[in-house]
Amino acid sequence: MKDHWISNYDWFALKNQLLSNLREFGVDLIGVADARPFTELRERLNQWHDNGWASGFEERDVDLRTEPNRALESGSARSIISIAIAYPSKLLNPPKSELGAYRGVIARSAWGEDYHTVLRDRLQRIRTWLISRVPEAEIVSMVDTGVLSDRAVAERAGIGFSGKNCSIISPSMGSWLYLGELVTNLPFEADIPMLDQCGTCTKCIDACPTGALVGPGQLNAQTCISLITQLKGVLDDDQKKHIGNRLYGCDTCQVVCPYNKGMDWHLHQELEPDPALAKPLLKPLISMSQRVFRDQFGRTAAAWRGNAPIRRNAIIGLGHFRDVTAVPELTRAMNEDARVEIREAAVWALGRIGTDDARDALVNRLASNLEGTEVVMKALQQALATLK
Ligand code: B12
Ligand code: SF4
Ligand code: SF4
Repeated sequence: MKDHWISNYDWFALKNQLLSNLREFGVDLIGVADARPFTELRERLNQWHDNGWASGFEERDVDLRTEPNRALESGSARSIISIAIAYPSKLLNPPKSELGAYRGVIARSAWGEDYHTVLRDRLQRIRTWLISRVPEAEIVSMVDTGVLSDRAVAERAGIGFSGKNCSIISPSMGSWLYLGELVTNLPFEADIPMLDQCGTCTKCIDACPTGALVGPGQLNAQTCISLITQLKGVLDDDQKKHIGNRLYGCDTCQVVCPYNKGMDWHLHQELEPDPALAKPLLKPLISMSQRVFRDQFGRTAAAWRGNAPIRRNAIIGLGHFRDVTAVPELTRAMNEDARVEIREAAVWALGRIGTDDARDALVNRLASNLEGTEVVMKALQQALATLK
């Protein structure tokens, strides 16, 4: 019989050991979900894609996303171990934006070392532990880039409930949590899923700057600022308006959540933020080279889209602050940068700043006839028309 080994183990005792070992594994919450298909999620994902609300970053194959069996070569997944690691929400010595030294904001989930690396390390520790006890174990680990919905797994495993802001919220730890899981062929008993505890609160929906939370637990990712900061290329005026000085990600719908009040976890050295990187000065980012970007942001989760979106967002941030001291750097970016989205954003920012030297720079650029890209030409004309 293929699965004769199952009866050789005391699964109840093994699960208890697994759960009580969480500190040794370096994780903060752990739970077990059964591996049945996620039927409710299937419908929800189909609807999400049909509405055009998906982000484009997630796995598109809904079968793979909702059928844990497909994750294992044997096709017989029996349990999914869900883990959560809590991250800091406050900077101990936050640098301040000052006139001529304005700063941008990196979302908390991208502070410290890239969580993919940290969670993979923890998942590997659990895998090694399991295999040392059950050599027949078949295990596939996932974090973020895996096919399953990390949140749907965590909810089913009782790690937390699914909030109206879409986040998994632990009543004891809040939602500043990274999630990951191990799909296994091990017949652990499942924990009890956690039910919604938002009650009548709607703070996150009310606070979302773009109305991206179209309903409780329903996100139009296309208008979510977190996605917008990560898009490549030129942003439209609405997108520019909403990102403000955010360089990567958006935390608004979690900051306002009552379950996050007082939640600030400093439990993992790797996740400790460098305040100067969590709130970087904007001006040096305008012309940040690839090498400097790799040195500064390369180990963080904000690096995966490359340096152009962060540079573009920094320029937009300077436009929002109307930083007159940035005009020379912005002018250089508008005239010389090889990337269209950087030149376009520089034009927009100079238009917002609107001082005499900013306007002169725009006029000279238009008159030079050197700008060969339509979208930048349009931005130049629009900026000058607005300044008039
Ligand atoms: C694509 C993606 C995004 C997209 C879309 C986000 C979204 N809400 O779907 C964008 C780029 C916008 C994004 C942003 C963020 N993300 Co993201 N993202 C993902 C990714 C890769 C897939 C998410 C997905 O499939 N969404 C599709 C929706 C439909 O499903 P879901 O949210 O996964 O599942 C829930 C719903 O389906 C709901 N549901 C199912 N059936 C039903 C039925 C009813 C009636 C209801 C009401 C709900 C409901 O319950 C499920 C569990 O909560 C996951 C990693 C992964 N592989 O899962 C990370 C992940 C969700 N992201 C994460 C984080 C941290 C963020 C940000 C906070 C980052 C930031 N600071 O900017 C924001 C938060 C934005 C928000 N309000 O959700 C964490 C969430 C951790 C947590 N505590 O919940 C994840 C799990 C990554 C990780 N491994 O830690 N993200
Ligand atoms: S991350 Fe920001 S834009 Fe996206 S849903 Fe939350 S508050 Fe709205
Ligand atoms: S802000 Fe309120 S509604 Fe939104 S997730 Fe938190 S408790 Fe739920």
